[in-house]
Amino acid sequence: MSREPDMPEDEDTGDLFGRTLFVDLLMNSNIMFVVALVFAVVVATAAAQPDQKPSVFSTFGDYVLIVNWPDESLDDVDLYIRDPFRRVVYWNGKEVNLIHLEHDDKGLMGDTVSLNGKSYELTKNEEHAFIRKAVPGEYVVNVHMFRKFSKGSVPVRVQLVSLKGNGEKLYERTVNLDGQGAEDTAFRFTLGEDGSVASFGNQLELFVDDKSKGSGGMGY
Ligand SMILES: [Ca+2]
Repeated sequence: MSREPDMPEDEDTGDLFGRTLFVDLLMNSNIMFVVALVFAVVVATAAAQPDQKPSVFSTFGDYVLIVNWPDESLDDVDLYIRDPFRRVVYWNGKEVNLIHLEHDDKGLMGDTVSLNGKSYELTKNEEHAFIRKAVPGEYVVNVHMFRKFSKGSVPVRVQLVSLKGNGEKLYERTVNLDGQGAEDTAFRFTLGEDGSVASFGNQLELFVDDKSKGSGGMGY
């Protein structure tokens, strides 16, 4: 006569309860470990890429012209742009038609301010001119050495950058300004009816000291 062993209900339940509790604890521990690991990876990734956060502000417009020269230079270089209406944007006429010069960088001058006994310094040598709307026609981009303290020629880099999309650099040229009063045409470009750049050129045309070649903002 066979006989199945009688297992006490409380023993069976207790065994089952014990295994379930153990499994639950194990699973919860694994889940918590995975959550903690994912959290650590997210935090580490965010900390490692602080500069990849999108900016909350962007400048509107179609193009920007950027001129810069060595930051350690004390010299004052000026950016001049003659637009299709033959009007010139520059330090003494910062806004003409749909172009504006953001700031006249004077080299050393104005780089340091003091407040409550503490000095604040910005030595970067750079000027920006924004073409807010791409009016078709030719633009001539000149640079001029307004005041020179250094010896020898100074490399002046001029760039045209599109403000659409990811800010693609469309053109770049470096010219050397040898002495005070020196002027050069960095480049010229023509915008088509659709607002895109149709052509570039380097033909020299000086107009900083020849007012008959351009009528601009104040001072012309
Ligand atoms: Ca300047």
